[in-house]
Amino acid sequence: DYGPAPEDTGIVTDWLERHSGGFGHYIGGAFTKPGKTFDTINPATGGTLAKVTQGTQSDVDAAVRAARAAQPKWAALSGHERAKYLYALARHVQQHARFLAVLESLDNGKPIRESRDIDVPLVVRHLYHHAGWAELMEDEFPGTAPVGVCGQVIPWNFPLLMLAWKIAPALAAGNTVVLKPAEYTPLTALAFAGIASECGLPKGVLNIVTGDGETGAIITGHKDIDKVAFTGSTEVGRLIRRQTAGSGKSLTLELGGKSPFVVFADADLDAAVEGVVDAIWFNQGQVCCAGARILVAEAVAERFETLLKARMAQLRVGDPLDKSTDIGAIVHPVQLDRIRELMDQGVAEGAKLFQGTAPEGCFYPPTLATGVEPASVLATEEIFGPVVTLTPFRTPADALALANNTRYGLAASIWSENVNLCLDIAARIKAGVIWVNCTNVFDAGAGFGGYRESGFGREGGREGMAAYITPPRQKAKKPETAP
Ligand code: TXE
Repeated sequence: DYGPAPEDTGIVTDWLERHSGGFGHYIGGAFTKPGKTFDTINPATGGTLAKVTQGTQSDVDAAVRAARAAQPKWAALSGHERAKYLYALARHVQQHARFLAVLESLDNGKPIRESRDIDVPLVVRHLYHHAGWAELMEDEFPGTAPVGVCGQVIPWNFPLLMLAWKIAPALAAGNTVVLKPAEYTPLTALAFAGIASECGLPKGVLNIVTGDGETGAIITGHKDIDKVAFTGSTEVGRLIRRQTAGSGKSLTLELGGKSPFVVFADADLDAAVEGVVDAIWFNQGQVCCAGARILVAEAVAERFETLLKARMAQLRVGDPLDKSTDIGAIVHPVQLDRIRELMDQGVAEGAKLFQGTAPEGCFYPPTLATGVEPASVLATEEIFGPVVTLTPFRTPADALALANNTRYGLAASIWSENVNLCLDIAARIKAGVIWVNCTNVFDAGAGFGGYRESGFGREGGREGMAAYITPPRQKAKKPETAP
């Protein structure tokens, strides 16, 4: 029984009440006084949770100065010393797991089952894993150096997990950080700043500045930042690429997706239906690698659709804090409008929708779209909601062509009992992550990232670490002398 106990919600309410005057930023190891604030809401109720400061140029300057001042000392610590801090952060997140899970569900709208069993445990795992990397840096990446000060801007779909993905490798390698959480979901980042303070993380190593895209652009364009890491929309990724071009900053971008979910005729259909639940109804479908396009072999398409519809009827949409909820609230009314608009366009283009039910408010029902033409909005645009399309295919070659018919290339999931077929297709789908008979499985040790409009660079594992160091210094070549 792992719903939030009343005392967990109580701890969160107390914490929010203590900060009813608003939150400032976390700069140089201390919280600043709140400045001009905006509200962050609980999307499930529409109520305001807290007031959060809109970061200005001078706030970002102060954060970058603090990060710059702290960086040489942080980098000069032995890897073992840095590891101790990362281990401490992991342990303290575990200690505050229930508080963080409730706070995340309130601010983001995701079901408590997910924040408790997936988000927070993965955060901890990421911190532990990268503590290990801190220990190994000198052996595994000899002759390299940290990049310096990192500006990191993250989205709202996995607020605390994206923070961990960004800061863990950066700190392990000896960088310092200025991070901005998304404006819809800033609270767990601020709670994490408190945890960093509790762990005695040296001042200035981690700085959190809150605000919207304007604050984000001040960070990504800041002249004294050495590396920019961004996760978010392809549109903003493009802006940041232009903004940083020619600046000498190193850049990694993790952007959108429209990942295929391929079901061959010999697949275990019950397992594949359960896979769809994980692929598109996890986190209300607000997942960059969500399996948003089901491609199913013609021979089993009808049976699969029937099974899927029966499963959809069982999904519960509603209160994120109810432990029996499968699908929580959409992160924000603006995002809900975006989903509705795309769905209206889809229907106008001839798609047929099969939908479950959802309560009034900022909720959207699980939705299956059929009759979707390959070039239509529903087949091509990232909807970032609990919506999946279903398209039958004839041959493996057709499946492959449909799977690759996208401007994105983040992930793919393949379902078949024929391992040769799976491996053959896996090698020919242009995507950063391929899952076979499973989906949305993440590991701190495995590189995650995309191709094409899904961005570039990898997060996690060795490739993820490589993004936070400068290449080994080349030995100067002896000048060639004339014979
Ligand atoms: O994302 P934004 P939005 C996709 C998804 C979604 C759509 C819109 O399709 O429907 O994007 O979401 C900061 N310079 N994804 O508008 O704007 C912003 O403050 C620097 C996919 O919320 O990209 C926030 O912290 N930063 C995605 C972060 O960027 C800027 C996750 C992401 O917000 C900025 C989220 C600027 N000019 C949305 N403008 C994924 N791949 O996981 C905004 N930001």
